[in-house]
Amino acid sequence: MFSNKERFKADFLKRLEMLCGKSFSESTPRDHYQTLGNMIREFVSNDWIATNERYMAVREKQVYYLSIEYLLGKLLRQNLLNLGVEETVAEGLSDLGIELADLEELEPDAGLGNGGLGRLAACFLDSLASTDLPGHGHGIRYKHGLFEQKIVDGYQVELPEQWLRSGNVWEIRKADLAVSIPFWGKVETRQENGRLVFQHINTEVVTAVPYDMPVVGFQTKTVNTLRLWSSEPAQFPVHKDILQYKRRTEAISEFLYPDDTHDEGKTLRLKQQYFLVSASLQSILRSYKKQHGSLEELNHHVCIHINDTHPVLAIPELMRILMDEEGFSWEQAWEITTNTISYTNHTTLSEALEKWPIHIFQPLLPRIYMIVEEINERFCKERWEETPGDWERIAGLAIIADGYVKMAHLAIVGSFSVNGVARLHTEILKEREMRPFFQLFPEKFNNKTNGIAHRRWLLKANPKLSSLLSETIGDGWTHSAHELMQFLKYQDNHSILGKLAAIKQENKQNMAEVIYKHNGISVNPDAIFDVQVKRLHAYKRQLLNVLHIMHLYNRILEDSSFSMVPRVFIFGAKASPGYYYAKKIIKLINTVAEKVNHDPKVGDKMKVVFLENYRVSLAEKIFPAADISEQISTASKEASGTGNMKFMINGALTLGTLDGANVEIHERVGDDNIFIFGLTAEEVLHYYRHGGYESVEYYHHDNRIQQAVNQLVNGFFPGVHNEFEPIFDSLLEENDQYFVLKDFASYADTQRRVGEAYADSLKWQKMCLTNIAHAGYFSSDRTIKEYAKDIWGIHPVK
Ligand code: T68
Repeated sequence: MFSNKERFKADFLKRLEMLCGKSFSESTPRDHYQTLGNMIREFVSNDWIATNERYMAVREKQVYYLSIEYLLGKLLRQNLLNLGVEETVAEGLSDLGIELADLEELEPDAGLGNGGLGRLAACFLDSLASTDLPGHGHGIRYKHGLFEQKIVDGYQVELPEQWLRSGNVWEIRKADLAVSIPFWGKVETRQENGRLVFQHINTEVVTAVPYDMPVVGFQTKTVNTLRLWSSEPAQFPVHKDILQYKRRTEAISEFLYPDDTHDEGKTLRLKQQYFLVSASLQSILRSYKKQHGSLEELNHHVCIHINDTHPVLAIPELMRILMDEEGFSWEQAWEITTNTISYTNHTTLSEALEKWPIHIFQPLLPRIYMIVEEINERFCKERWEETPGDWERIAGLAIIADGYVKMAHLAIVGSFSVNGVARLHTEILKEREMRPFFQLFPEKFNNKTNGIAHRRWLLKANPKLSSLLSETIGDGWTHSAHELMQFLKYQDNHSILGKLAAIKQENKQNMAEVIYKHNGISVNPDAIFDVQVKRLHAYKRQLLNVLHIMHLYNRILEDSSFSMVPRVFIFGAKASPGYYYAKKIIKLINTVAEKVNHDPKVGDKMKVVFLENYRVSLAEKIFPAADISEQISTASKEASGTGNMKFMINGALTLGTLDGANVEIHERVGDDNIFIFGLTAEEVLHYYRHGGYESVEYYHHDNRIQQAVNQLVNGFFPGVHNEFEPIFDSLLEENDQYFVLKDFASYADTQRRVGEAYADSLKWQKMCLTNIAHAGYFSSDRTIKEYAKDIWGIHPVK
């Protein structure tokens, strides 16, 4: 089908007629997209089937990754690239007068995630398949992914996302593999042959239907599976109000929750979580039993990984199946369960640690609640035996306390591995946030520093840089990212440094066109492209960036001789719809942009751009065009960050705090190739514990701060009255919880150094080169190999 251009064209035309029922001359670009997608899926299906057969035959251990989010982005070009047929297809289409890039534009982003956590899951799938590891994903097939963001009058407006409007060419519905999920009802307990039997009755049953998507490895024969579950009514429902029932069931997989911190204790969210877990476990165990029979040795053949606590009900659900359906004793079931489940923590923010009120949990999942209660009782009893009478310690460790089920506690107690996502983050978990658990189970805790799918974020997103790399160091880096280190050999090669600069310039030019098209702002591609793209959060401190921009603007206004290296400040960020403060920051960025961009006194010195609807496909255009990567979270708050790695591999320099994975980036590139500023995590944590920070002092003693902060509320922005009072108050009245004012001077000073460094072009390019060369470590291939070896115990199957 893809063996050569002519064969491809012939097949494409034949397929088009069959699939769309029209001739080529009548066909539309969407028909072309559909046809190509179908061809790829069919092409992949042989390897897909063969991969599954191989897994059945070799009886090697397999991992199932359970995640409530997968932020996949577009799949067309990625699949072509991984199959090694991109060129054939592009040329064949071009002969037919079709641009591959135009078809790509038609593909919607699969945006089934909020941010880092969901994107990490997508990168992991890529790396599992590309390293021939037997690992599959399970998730929810949300009808609507993360909302589409519009900016209207500077404010964020949310529109429902519609990725399935024209169908999804990559999925296969497997109605025959549907399973039933029970909710509500009650549990009847009775004695049968001397043992207790639990029966969950009067339930409302929902059907979970799997849709499978192939996960194609890069130049391998491995095709793993991402199984996404969709909720539907049961086939023969007995309900008073069928319509109501239908709506209730379909609601479960209707929307992705758009909140990337705390879930507001909504029944629907808990339903989603149990829906995912129960459907996945039924499916995993069904194929396990077909292959191995009894579940006694489950943990020798299967590992179930939970991505944060959202799928933590896998623990009581596996207990339930083992005991109620398979007849194991509690002790046997606990042994199997706790050796099968592993858990990743992605945050230490206390407001993000999931806890569910008992009054919501118990009625919805009565049998699961009983099991969680027993896990808690047994766990607390053991603790009591260690330290009789120490109520305080036990209350702090308990899984159920103060009317809540604490999901992270359940995850730690019921799993064999707990990992953080960057070294600093794991240390903070062990020494602070989860210290009592670390003392109890030191062997469970380990670090797995995050990584990115370097093929998507470099090979696909930045073809020009990729070519330069392959021309100089060969293309081994596409498989083995650590080979990027060889690029260091060219650090003093002026010709290569010149090429690096030219590629960045071209990418910036392309970005400038995108900016002009979307924002109507023309930006100077010779300026420093200074980029902060990520979810909007107080702790990520977009505010620090904006206050500094306001300060620069003030300098320009006050001193006509003030000179600076021209800058384009680029932002992209979605705010959770209910996150009032975050939305104010978006309005502030747009307000500053409006004023600065239209002030003739500013001219070319700087521009401020807020890019609407930041998402994976837009990110792929932004990273290759960035000079500066803003990673400026309050130290200790960002678990890892992964955008930092995407910038680095595209030759942008990090301007950041010693937080998350920035620490490890710094360690690799050294002081001279990164711009570090601000408080350390230790200092921040010291202030939180012992006090001693008074933000008003910084306001009173630093004129730059005072001026910018006053401008939030003194009418400086035309038409803005008390709009930014909440921001003003957060900085002063509320004593600036995220140390924005405290870090301002250090940030401004470091920004000045950035400008100076940029002026020395050769030196700058050398810094970029050094960053690219060291970025190989942050490939998710490395991360996934560590998970495979240290946690899951799985091996490549070829
Ligand atoms: C992110 N977490 C971390 N959470 O913030 C980031 N939360 O530092 C890290 O790099 C990344 O995970 C990958 O490890 C998230 O993205 C969520 O999106 C989320 C979603 C639902 C509920 C809670």
